[in-house]
Amino acid sequence: MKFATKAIHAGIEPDPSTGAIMTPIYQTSTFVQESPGKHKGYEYARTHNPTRTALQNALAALENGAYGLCYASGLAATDAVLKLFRPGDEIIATSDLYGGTYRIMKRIYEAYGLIFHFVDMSHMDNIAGMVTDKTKLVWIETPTNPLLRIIDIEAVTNLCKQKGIYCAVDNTFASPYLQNPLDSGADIVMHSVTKYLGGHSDSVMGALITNNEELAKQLQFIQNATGAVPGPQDCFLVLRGIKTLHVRMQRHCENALKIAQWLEAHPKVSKVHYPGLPSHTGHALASRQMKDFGGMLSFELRGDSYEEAMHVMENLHLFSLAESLGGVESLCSHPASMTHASIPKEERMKVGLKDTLIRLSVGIEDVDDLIADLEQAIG
Ligand code: P1T
Repeated sequence: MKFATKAIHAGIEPDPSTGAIMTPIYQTSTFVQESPGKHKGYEYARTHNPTRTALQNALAALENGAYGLCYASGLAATDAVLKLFRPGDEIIATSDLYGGTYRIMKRIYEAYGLIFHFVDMSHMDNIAGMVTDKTKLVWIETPTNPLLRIIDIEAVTNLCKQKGIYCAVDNTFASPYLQNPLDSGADIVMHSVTKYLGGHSDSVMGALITNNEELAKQLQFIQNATGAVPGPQDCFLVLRGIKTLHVRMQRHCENALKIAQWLEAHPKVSKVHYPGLPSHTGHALASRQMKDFGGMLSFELRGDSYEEAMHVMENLHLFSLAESLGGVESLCSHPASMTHASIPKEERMKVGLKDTLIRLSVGIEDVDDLIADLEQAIG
């Protein structure tokens, strides 16, 4: 089945009790049993809920995976992956990554004995050089947040397979429409469903997808045992959101490319980070690895002045100044003080995340209006 058909149909059956074409919101905490242990597959809503089951199956189908699991947020999904490991285990992660991912690794799990190494994954040698007999996981984010760097998923998964290490890919920025890391050999795909999958800035959720039965069993156990599950209303909203994922993504990509090209030609802009631009160091790899280049970009102003960057962000009107991304409406954000404030400044500087960087989540409005908004704000 092709992607657009899967986005609308995969994992979803008419409701068995009524025939409702849309999966109902099963707003219930428990399910009545005929006799102890004799039930219709549902006992208690932390363990299973039919609305969540439909969404988990749909997400698994979109990522070409056999097992899907949903969590109360993207970070709750990441948390579940980290719970697979034990004190002394080592994890290698992308150095440019979402600030909250860095925070859960360094500020929560380091205290429980996990050891993290953050490396620039644009060079395979950097990863290979970090691998020890304690390394258990390589965590990739690609495109990275907020510098839109591209990591070669297949090269990393090949290395992981040679060394017997799991590879997890945070696929939030790309969405399953643009790339499917399981097809390139990843063991786990993670999503902040809050973003493109939900698509309408109205719910917070995370997901994990895998083809590995053993990993799926462990993750299902963790999901039930620790309980960070989304409610059925949010599952319903995301089920509705993903039906238009392919159409939204096409417009996000189209608009973002036009804006990136416009910004690159602007005399006041010194650098545009967008993998769709031939000037981007990851352009050739992104062209191979992704179906298109996504709706996220970041840029720097020529003067590199903090005040000037603030002025632009304060004066944008159609681009609302807010954290998050992937909704139909355009957003702008200041990573250094917002989404990546939890990363110490010296670490941010090491990866090239400047205090003057402006990030855009390009929505699906008319691109002429978006460019006019940028024009009046940049001047
Ligand atoms: O916010 P939550 O659903 O918990 O997802 C966390 C997360 C994980 N991975 C990536 C790549 C992310 O971008 C995020 C959340 N990011 C933002 C809120 C942001 O504005 O970048």
